[in-house]
Amino acid sequence: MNMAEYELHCFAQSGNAYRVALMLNLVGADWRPLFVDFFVKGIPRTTEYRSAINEMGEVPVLVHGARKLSQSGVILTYLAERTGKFVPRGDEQRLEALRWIIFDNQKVNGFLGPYRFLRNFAKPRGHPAVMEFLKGRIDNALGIVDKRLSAGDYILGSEPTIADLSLVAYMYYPAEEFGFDIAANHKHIAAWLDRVRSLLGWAHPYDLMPGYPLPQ
Ligand SMILES: N[C@@H](CCC(=O)N[C@@H](CS)C(=O)NCC(=O)O)C(=O)O
Repeated sequence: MNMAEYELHCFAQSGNAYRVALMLNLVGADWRPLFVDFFVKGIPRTTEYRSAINEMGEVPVLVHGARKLSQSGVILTYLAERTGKFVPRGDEQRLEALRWIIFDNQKVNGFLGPYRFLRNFAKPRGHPAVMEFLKGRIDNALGIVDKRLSAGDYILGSEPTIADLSLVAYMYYPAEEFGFDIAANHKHIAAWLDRVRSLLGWAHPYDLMPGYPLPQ
């Protein structure tokens, strides 16, 4: 079997991994997903995974030749530099992209991810007080992103960059999984999600990465 140029340790429910899978698809990379069984076997928590794949015990991990990269923001930066696509142009934009990627990791998808996890997958489900806290933080962060997008088609202006590919991480998953509809409540985010969806090579996370649906 021919090796793909890029291999991505991932699973379908991971929005953090989706950022990278989406970028690989959008740049037309030769890549294949490597399924990480997070839900049944808890693979990222194993000593083997932590010693051989990622000491942080997370997906995504991108394998490219001898390189193994983790943290989606680092991987997006690496792919942008290598392919020349979705690159923030100039010093100012480079720093601006990093600013939004960090804000995203901590406060936008950094809260959306755990909220969805606690609502759908965790046993027991999230405590109501925790869910209420997270929902408040999510509403605040989504409001900030929506306002930003009222000023331009994409996060950094007229062109899509890695900042957009980071920020869409969880936003194409079904509204039922959140119990609220991000697009219906934020019109600028809704238009931006449509714009990103129309880029050549876009695919839904459940079609791009293995592991959906979960075994009963
Ligand atoms: N900031 C990281 C977040 C990665 C992350 O939290 N991945 C989750 C899956 S969505 C994970 O592997 N969690 C395993 C764990 O924390 O035990 C990134 O952007 O790559």
